[in-house]
Amino acid sequence: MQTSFYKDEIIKLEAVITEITARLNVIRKYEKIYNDRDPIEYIKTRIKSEESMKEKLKRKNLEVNLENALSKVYDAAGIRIVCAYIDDVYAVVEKLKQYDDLIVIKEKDYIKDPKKNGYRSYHIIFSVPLSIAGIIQRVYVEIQIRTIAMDFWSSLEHEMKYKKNIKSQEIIVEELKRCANEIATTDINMMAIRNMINKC
Ligand code: 0O2
Repeated sequence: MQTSFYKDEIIKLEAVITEITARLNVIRKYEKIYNDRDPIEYIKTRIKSEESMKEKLKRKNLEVNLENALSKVYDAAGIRIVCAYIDDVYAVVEKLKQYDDLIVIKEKDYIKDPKKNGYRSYHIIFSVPLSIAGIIQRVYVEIQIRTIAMDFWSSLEHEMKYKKNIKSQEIIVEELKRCANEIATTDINMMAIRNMINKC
């Protein structure tokens, strides 16, 4: 499906996802062995659909072409890391930053500064060196790191955004905001309870 828009560049997008996933698996294994727990619950990956990429280019007032898709929009390749606790999110961010060949292009902490609608997540865009056919090339990847609760919320909110003609949209938006705040409190409480259990 994507190949028609991304053409041969799809190879780079798939390669960057494979590369980061491999590094994340090393982090998970190391943490399991040396710290007795894996900070990551699950990982989802995707290559942005042609439709969604075209829509984003238009939204950013950019000409719809492959060059802009790969150089001006940074999330053609995307990885979502879902953790149980908020401190795991920050631990994973730090672990990724320890790879000194990864260059941070952009970073947004929507956990510390949530969006108006209640959206919470940590976003980081890396430029990743890949060796393809003997040539080192840098490819962007967007990594979103969040808790299970934040992921649950954002899936529902995403569903609402893409449904047209929703009745009582204002009420739903308000309810989602209320839930986002409740979830944020629960995330903090769960972390505190886990710390109490660990102390025992
Ligand atoms: P899709 O269809 O999910 O892929 P900017 O950095 O401001 O130039 P960008 O890329 O919009 O541009 O930055 P941001 O805010 O980091 O958003 C990147 C992605 O995060 C979005 O990609 C969404 O996947 C997700 N996201 C951001 N805000 C929200 C939100 O309010 N709700 C939900 N559910 N997801 C959000 P896309 O391409 O916009 O959308």
